[in-house]
Amino acid sequence: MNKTIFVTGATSGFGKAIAEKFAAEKWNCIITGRRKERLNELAQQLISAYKINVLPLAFDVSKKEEVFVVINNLKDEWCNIDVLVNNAGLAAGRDLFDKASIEDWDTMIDTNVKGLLYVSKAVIPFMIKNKKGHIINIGSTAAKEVYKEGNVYCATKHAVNAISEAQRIDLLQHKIKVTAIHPGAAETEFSLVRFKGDEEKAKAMYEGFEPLHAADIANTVFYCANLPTHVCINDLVITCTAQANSFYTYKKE
Ligand code: NDP
Ligand code: 8X3
Repeated sequence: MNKTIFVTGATSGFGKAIAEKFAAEKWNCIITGRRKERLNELAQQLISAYKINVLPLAFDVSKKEEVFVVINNLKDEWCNIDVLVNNAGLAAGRDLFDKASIEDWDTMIDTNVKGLLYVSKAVIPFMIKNKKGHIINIGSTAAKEVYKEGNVYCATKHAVNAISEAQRIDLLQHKIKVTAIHPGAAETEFSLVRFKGDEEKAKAMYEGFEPLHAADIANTVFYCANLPTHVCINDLVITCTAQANSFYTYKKE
């Protein structure tokens, strides 16, 4: 029987690449995000390319009621979730603490922290019932080091790191694996979102080096999700070869 993955933030970047990778390996996919058209288009592509089942669910992870209504109403055939990837997230702005916008802070906390908590809380009962499951949380190098003008984004990713540790401890008794994957710079729509549509600023982030590709993260998630039952990668930091951590990236002039 095909396995099932539930991936949030599948309309773009890592989430889309994760859905494509797992679909190509014959997993059924629950794909989520706010942009319904993109989700439906991806669902059609995956179904026709790989002959698997795909369920597109358009909802905002930061809206508590929406999350629980959608997930609590999953039909039986979609409740056997083997892997949940909490990937939906964003940075909004890159500003000094005293200049940063409180609305941006709220958006990041509501999405990156509360959204991850809500989706986890809604999906975990299925895993407990099935006596198995794997939660993969997408953190960041920003979960490990705080950098200038990264204040609340870094705080939300530090929270993802802490929540992953907490889930791992508290869900041990249910045989649920918890993996945190912390990528460094990757060229997706991330910087375009962060800089609110400013393409020049977004592009400048990746000049002079080859950043990670979304497929690198998808392959890593797939590797972690396919280890033997008794093996779990708990915490994994992955950067492109040009990047050492949040502070040091070797860029060509
Ligand atoms: P993208 O902007 O390309 O993708 C972000 C995804 O998150 C989109 O599918 C978006 O869907 C979804 N999303 C954002 N807000 C919400 C929301 N409120 N409700 C539901 N879905 C939402 O960025 P990435 O693929 O790069 O980012 C994915 C994750 O990886 C994020 O958590 C990010 O912090 C993290 N990350 C990114 C790095 C990078 O350099 N790119 C490095 C390290 C970590 P939609 O807009 O349709 O809702
Ligand atoms: C995204 C990578 O360096 O912008 O999490 O924080 S960074």
